[in-house]
Amino acid sequence: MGFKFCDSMIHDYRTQGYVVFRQILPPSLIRDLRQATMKVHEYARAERGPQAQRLQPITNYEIELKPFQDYAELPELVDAISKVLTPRHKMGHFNRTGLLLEPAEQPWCTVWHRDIRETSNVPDVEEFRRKAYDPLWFNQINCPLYEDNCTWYVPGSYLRDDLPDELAAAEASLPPENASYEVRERKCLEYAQGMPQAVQLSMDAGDFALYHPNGWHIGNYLPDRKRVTIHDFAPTPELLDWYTRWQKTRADVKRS
Ligand SMILES: O=C(O)CCC(=O)C(=O)O
Ligand SMILES: [Fe+2]
Repeated sequence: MGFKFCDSMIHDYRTQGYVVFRQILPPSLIRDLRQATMKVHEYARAERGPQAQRLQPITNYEIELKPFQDYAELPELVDAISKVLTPRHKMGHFNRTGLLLEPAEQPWCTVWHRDIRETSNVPDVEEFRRKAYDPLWFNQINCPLYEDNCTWYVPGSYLRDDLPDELAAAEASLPPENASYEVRERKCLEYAQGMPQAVQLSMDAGDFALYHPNGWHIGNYLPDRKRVTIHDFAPTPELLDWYTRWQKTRADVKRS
């Protein structure tokens, strides 16, 4: 059965902070995107070593952009995004689009985090406080081209401040780098599971997760699980401007 938009998805996104559009990409587009990204692990590992798990932006590499253009303009996707967000939220900013990849050698996970906090050198803290809980301001996208169980998310957490148990779970210890593959695999999983109320976004090829990047989330990666997941967003012109201002503030802080 193909994807069908449901009005409850608007409610899910606003309350939980994420929604998954299941099988929204047609097989032909998945094939084109897989073909365009055949060499991306090679590019990432040449640049950042065997544990690289991201390539960004796609415009910096020899990657055919036509399938990405087709993805950004896919009518079902444009329609679903315009209903959950607004018609002014648009994909297609490929100079910011990335690809999330599996590392080559060792299981690895990020720490539990919210992407942007007041302390992240945001351009204007008062403005950030006003926007942070607005479901229509920040957004992020994970669109897997292969089955992807890496991302975990805490539903509803973007709408509120941290809870003490969440901070404790985020600060729990991660396995040492030199532990065996299986110990790292088990400990990273236990670390991910240690976050109260966390759900694993079990996704199949051609699913599309739209989520609020300031809700608690994590990526947990296994080398034996192939991953090429489009990492994207659908900004309004105002959000694009915000990111430009944020980039400038961070550059200024770095220089000073
Ligand atoms: O790999 C993922 O799905 C999440 C990655 C992530 O949260 C990050 O890099 O900030
Ligand atoms: Fe993140």
